[in-house]
Amino acid sequence: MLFVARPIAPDLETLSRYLKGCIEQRRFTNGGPLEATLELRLRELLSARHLCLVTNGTVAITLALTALGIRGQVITTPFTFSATTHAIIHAGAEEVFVDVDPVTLTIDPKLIEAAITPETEAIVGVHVYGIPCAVDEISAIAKKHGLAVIYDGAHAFNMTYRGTPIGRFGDATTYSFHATKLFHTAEGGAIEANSSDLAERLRLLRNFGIESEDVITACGTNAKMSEVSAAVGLAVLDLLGAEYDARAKLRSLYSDALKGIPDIRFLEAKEASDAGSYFIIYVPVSKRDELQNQLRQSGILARRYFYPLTSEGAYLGRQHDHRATPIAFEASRSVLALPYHGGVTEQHVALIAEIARRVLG
Ligand code: T4K
Repeated sequence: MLFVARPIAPDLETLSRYLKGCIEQRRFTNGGPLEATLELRLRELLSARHLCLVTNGTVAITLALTALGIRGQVITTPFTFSATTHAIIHAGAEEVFVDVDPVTLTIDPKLIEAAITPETEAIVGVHVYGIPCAVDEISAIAKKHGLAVIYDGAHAFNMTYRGTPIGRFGDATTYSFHATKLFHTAEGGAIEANSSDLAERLRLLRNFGIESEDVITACGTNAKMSEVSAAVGLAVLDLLGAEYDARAKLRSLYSDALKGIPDIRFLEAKEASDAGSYFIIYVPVSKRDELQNQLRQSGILARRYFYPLTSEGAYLGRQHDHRATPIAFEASRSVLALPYHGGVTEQHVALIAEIARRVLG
């Protein structure tokens, strides 16, 4: 089976070295040395002003919203992994969906203002597949209406947009370090904050709101990254460059092999560095599931990221009409994430192209 993702496997000796220290010191969590080292190394890598490591990318979004005091309406995209929407709801806020731009599949800034009400407090955009949101337009709208902006950067780790690190936009950007991500800590995540006040609040909230041994000043949670996850992250960091290069090569192999097949559209970031997170094709609604099935029969597990729309969840407790977001609805029935990692060979790419040509051609 060729999976859509294959995590970087840390070198066992390197990982053991980190874990040995952990075991010898009997230090496993609560702000240990490995977490501090990883936080510092990632802050340098991302050129981040402030970075706060947490347990996963979902909690990162909820914590960012909570730290910003958001409990009203949040304008967001339904074309994302369920985590984005769930995190908004877990923060006690109300999700308000607007459609996505047909080219970037990120939240359409032209539709945001019409969705603003007196209850609106924030915008949560998603740099989906490492395609940057329209950050300038979003920032202008947010400034005009006094809204907070959080970007879900689960797919946008270490990328730049027009030469600027992606985390510099908005009040905060959240990351996922799940095993399926380019950089991972098995489970983990982070929040990049653009103000020291927000960073301080995030640190407080990720550790139960404990300010000092006998002073608790906020209703925080437990979102701390463990030393074991940090050890995985530190060991994975050494191998990041090689995996990134393999994916860049794979991107061009895919582009060449699939070029010219009728009805395939590639989704790619413009004016941005390649995040190395996903390779996505956009095909006609009538052919997408057939293509996925044919690939599966040959042992290739392409995934429908993201189907269904998060707004389609009947469990949300609020009715959302998907006809109000037709571009996102069509996208959820048209996209296919192809296997994208260092384990994909030229032979795999040739087979995938042959199947795509058969189904689409
Ligand atoms: N925002 C966005 C936009 C996101 O995409 C995500 C997560 C989040 C927020 C939330 O971040 P976290 O809270 O997860 O940190 C996966 C991931 O679990 C999820 O992290 C990710 N997005 C989402 C797009 O994909 P599944 O249910 O599709 O994963 P799964 O288990 O089917 O894995 C995919 C393939 O990867 C498998 O077929 C095999 C391979 N795999 C997976 C794991 C876990 C491995 O080879 N080894 C592994 O350890 O959700």
